[in-house]
Amino acid sequence: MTFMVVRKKWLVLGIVCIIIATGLYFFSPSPTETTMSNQAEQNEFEINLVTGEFKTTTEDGKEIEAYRWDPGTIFVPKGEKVKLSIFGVNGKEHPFIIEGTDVSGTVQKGKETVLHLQFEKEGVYRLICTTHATIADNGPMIGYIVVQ
Ligand SMILES: [Cu+2]
Repeated sequence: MTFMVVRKKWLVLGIVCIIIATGLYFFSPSPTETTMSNQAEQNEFEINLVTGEFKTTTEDGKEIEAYRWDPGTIFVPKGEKVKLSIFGVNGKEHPFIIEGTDVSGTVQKGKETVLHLQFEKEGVYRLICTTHATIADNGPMIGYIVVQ
């Protein structure tokens, strides 16, 4: 009689353990997935730019202005994944290219433009707003991406 009670206890305990283990397996977040998505974000070097504007009036009353990328020079590690975020503050719209690459896009006021880049070659790449590329066009709106 005592022997049966002991066996029954072990059987109940075993079933409880199996239920708990099954619950943990199905309801816990997968550790592999979490680690991988965290790594992807960590490996991407993030750089933030905004569009800005310099504006003044000359002594003879002439208004002059220049649109800018801010910061105007950024440093990017060669071969690494880079997330470039550009937020449009000044200026309605800035269509741009990155010289020497096939990267292009547009930054609009109040909106964030996100680029995922990876430069394999060292050098200085110019981020050029095609609307404001020169002084005569209210620029030069040119940023320098230094890959090293
Ligand atoms: Cu522009």
